[in-house]
Amino acid sequence: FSADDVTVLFVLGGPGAGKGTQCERLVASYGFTHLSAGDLLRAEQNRAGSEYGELIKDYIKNGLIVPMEVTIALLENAMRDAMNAAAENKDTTITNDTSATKNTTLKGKFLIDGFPRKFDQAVKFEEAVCPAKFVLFYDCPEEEMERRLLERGKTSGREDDNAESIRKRFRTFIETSMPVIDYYEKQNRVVRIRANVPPDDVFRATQAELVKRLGD
Ligand code: UP5
Ligand code: MG
Repeated sequence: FSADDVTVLFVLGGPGAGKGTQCERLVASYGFTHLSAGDLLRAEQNRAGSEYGELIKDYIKNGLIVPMEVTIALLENAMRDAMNAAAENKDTTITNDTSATKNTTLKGKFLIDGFPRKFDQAVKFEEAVCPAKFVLFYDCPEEEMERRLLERGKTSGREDDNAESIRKRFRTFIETSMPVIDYYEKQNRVVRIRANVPPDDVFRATQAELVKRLGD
């Protein structure tokens, strides 16, 4: 993808920081396409005939990072699908060209949630797929993230929302994923948002930053 056709924002933060919650709101208000790497991996895990099902299940339960070839292929396919859908939409709604143009532009804005989680993934994705415009980093203390995940675990059915998996996810985040944030921070590409306040407040802070950076 060329940076002229698509705008990519990485949405990062620890497990339970609220990445998915904020992305949903950004989709509703700004027409981003939301791609959660974790959701794509869980879908692939459950896809009949997937050769990676067992591997993904094992990695996620242990809070480990799935080999990037798998994740990048899933992200790239999902981006391609969204772009194709947008192009089709443009052809079929040609009678109403303003909304068609608008739609097409909107589909080119992606929130990549929960990726990259490792330095080499960041480099590879930006080289092979598309550079990110900047990184939204939801910064939340571990105690709060733990409280949220244990609460969600009562009903989520996620195999990694249990005390043991959560501990492993936190460890991977600190050891492997924080260096990615530091790397982008050094390039002045990180927008840090305090995430241990109610979702509405986090969203307001996010909107303020987007206005500054994207001008809408
Ligand atoms: N909640 C949200 N915001 C709140 C707020 N401001 N105040 C109070 N409560 C708030 O939120 C979590 C919970 O908190 C929800 O109940 C929500 O209502 C509440 P959510 O928005 O879901 O947070 P999020 O940051 O998205 O948490 P998630 O659990 O999805 O984060 P993870 O990063 O752990 O999960 P992800 O799905 O990204 O990855 C899972 C696993 O997949 C990884 O551990 C890894 O094994 C694998 N993976 C890879 O290998 N590679 C990848 O590239 C990506 C994932
Ligand atoms: Mg999530």
